[in-house]
Amino acid sequence: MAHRIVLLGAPASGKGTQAQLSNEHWSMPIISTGELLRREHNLGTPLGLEADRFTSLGKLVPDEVVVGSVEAWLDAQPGTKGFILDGTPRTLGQAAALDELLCRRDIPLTDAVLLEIPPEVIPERVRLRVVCGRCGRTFQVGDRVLSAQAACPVCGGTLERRKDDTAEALAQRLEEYEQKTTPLIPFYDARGLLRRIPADGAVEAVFERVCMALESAEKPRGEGPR
Ligand code: B4P
Repeated sequence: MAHRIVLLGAPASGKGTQAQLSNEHWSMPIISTGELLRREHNLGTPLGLEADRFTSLGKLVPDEVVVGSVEAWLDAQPGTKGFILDGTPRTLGQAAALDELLCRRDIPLTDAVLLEIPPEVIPERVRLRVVCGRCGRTFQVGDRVLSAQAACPVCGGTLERRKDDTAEALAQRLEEYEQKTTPLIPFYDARGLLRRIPADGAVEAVFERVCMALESAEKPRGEGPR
């Protein structure tokens, strides 16, 4: 059975990082709304410029913009059975719209993976985060890259700090997360889809926990994730 996963978690909990590892491990396509919006902004499209009015302040982009982007992505990948949604949904409105969209296409969600990190590690992760302007991959200064001025270790592109990685925007993003996104935890728990993952510790150790959680959720049906 194909997995259709949403990744939930506070800002900088590692959603993009774990989505990337899942993609490399299972060749599962990723729909990352954060990355998609940053790419649109770099291209200067109306969608990117509109989204930047919200993201640069640490605010959530309106539900219809985000759900429309997911629908456009699905339209461009006909026949897609398995995928990871990195960072969507972030509100109950998005969750309901997503449910409706996926059920209409007969590809309902199978897992909601919640990455849980202690709040005190978040500012440091944000301070050290850099993103490649060319391939969109995220790194931590001091891990695979030695400084923010280094080249991207994957494609050689230029690394950049994210515009929303400021103390002010982070405070706003944390508030948005508490108010608008945490209600999704009981929402998916009630549907039997929630998998809680302790997300501190090494990136690879966290990924092992993700794999184990997906495999044990799958066990009664006798197959591994793909
Ligand atoms: P996102 O791009 O989703 O970013 P994020 O939540 O801040 O970070 P993520 O959890 O992906 O952490 P990462 O892997 O980078 O969203 C950006 C903005 O876009 C939002 O604030 C919002 O404005 C807008 N947006 C996106 N989706 C939306 C939606 N559905 N609705 C409305 N608005 C939306 O990891 C963080 C850092 O920690 C990195 O440097 C990484 O290398 C490092 N790291 C990861 N795992 C680690 C580990 N185990 N140990 C140490 N470091 C680790």
